[in-house]
Amino acid sequence: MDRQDEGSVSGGRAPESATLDALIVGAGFAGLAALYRLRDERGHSVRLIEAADGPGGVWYWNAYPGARCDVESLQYALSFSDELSQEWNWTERFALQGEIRAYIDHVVERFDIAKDMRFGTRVIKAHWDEGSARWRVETDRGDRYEVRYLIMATGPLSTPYIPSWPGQDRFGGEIYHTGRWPHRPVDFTGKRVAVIGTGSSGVQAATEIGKTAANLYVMQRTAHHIVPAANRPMHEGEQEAVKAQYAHLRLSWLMTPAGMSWRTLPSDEVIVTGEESALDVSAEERDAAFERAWNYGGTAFHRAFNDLLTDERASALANDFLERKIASIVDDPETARLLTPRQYYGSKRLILDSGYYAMFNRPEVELIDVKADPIEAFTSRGVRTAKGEYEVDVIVCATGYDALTGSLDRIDIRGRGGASLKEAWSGGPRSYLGVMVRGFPNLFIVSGPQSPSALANVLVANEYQVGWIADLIDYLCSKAVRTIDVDSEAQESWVQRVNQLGEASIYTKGANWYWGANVEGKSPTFLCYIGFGDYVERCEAITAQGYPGFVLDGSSLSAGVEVAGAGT
Ligand code: N01
Repeated sequence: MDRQDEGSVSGGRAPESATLDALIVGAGFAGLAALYRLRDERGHSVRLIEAADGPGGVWYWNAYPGARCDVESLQYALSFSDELSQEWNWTERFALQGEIRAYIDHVVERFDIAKDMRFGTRVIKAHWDEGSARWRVETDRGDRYEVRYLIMATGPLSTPYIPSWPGQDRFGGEIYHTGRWPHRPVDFTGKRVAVIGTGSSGVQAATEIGKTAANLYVMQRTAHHIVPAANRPMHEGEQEAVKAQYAHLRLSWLMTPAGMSWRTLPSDEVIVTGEESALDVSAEERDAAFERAWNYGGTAFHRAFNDLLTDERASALANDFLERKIASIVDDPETARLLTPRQYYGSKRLILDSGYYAMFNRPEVELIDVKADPIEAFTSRGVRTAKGEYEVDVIVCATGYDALTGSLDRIDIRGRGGASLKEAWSGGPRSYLGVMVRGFPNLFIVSGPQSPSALANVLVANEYQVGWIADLIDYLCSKAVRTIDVDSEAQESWVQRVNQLGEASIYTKGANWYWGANVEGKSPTFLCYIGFGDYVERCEAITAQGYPGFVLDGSSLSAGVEVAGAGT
């Protein structure tokens, strides 16, 4: 495995010791927004620690060929500064990783964020000290911080997962994971390549790698649902129109189930309404609606009908449409059959295609069914399955992440009485609002387990949570509160609510990272809160009611906030 940038302890920085108001872990969008909100807006002393050698979080690490966001650029941008919103221009409907990194670099420079960041530094330990009511934090560079508030912005999909295939050290070629891509050119020209995994990362990477590789083996266990991205350059005047009403649009996204709108501007042409059932229209009308959504591209396909994600019969109709589409693009019937998803539509994250299906018509690209013939081991020459060996020069693991809990589990976090967070969560995570955990006072998690996180437009979700946490810290400061913890009843009812929503949803009908089913040995627990708009409504009500469900300096504030209209 190429280990470059795995949080290298490079450079000659001396360890530092500091007592601060807050420490932020992670320099992705959440960490940058947190630093701005706490330091620039509120004047707190803050340090931001980042394992990578640069800012960006997943957008730093996921530098694999073809990496592109599947949320529209104009909805995937920071909102904390109106000047920033007005001055930045995106070039495409869906931005490439390089453009997003350029945007992040611009943010870091514009707000002079780097001076309070420490790169190439990994937080290894955070222990709560009851006497001082502070977190004592240590890094792998020997830094020591004592902080009142610890903000974990470590990201929901940031710890790569590779199944425990034997022989990984024996392989004589290059191995990469899409989520730890090296920051140097990787040339696939004329090489034999295996891409393992066909989720969002694998599909994007394979499509690009297939353009130059001599042979590409795409190793698929499950066919995911894939629709066209229909990416394009920005239309003339498009950005200006959005910028003129950004504040209003952003408020409206806070009220949506996924933190975004399939139409960036309400005045955009109506392609899908999501108002009808797929079962209530004629076959011709249904096909026409699916076709419009297919051509429009992006996750708007979900909205072709109102029940694709909730009714098995509607889901089967979506599968049927996609099967015919795949058969019309892919020449070889057996390959087309294998590429056709069989599981419940939406039970794995929808993927956006920029030439993936068509690539299989080229003789040098081959789909390998590793469900029928599973990977057994890596060898010195390639990948071995029961039926034989695929000799390759490069293996690309697009095998996903230890989602939501992985990055937190890897830090020795100890709260009250020395209790370990990892042990407390061994049977699955427990939290209140996905933001705080009972017994771990003054520790806030952004896009943590049991918050909407990656089930929503994660940038909007991050920023909302960061703002909410910053307001809560204001409240604590204004009341001279030293410690905030979670009421046990509030936490239990939150856990129950998250689980009930998860169990009733399509997300638990497939083996995926939403409930930890993708990682061997991980406790299967639903990891995200379903319904971003509902989540925002609940958080706003909690603020308005003086933070019920929290324990301030040992005094419990009554739990069980009820939110009008915020049902399931
Ligand atoms: O990971 P995944 P990802 N043998 O977990 C396969 C976000 N994201 O990195 O489906 C063989 O989805 C596994 O097979 P199966 C986005 O939220 C966004 O692609 O479990 N194969 C699957 O095909 C996304 O959902 C963007 O049967 C094995 C693949 O590895 C999330 O990140 C881009 C295997 C893992 O797919 C994760 O996406 C990239 C085994 N033993 C990521 N084990 C955009 O914005 C696993 N697999 C576009």
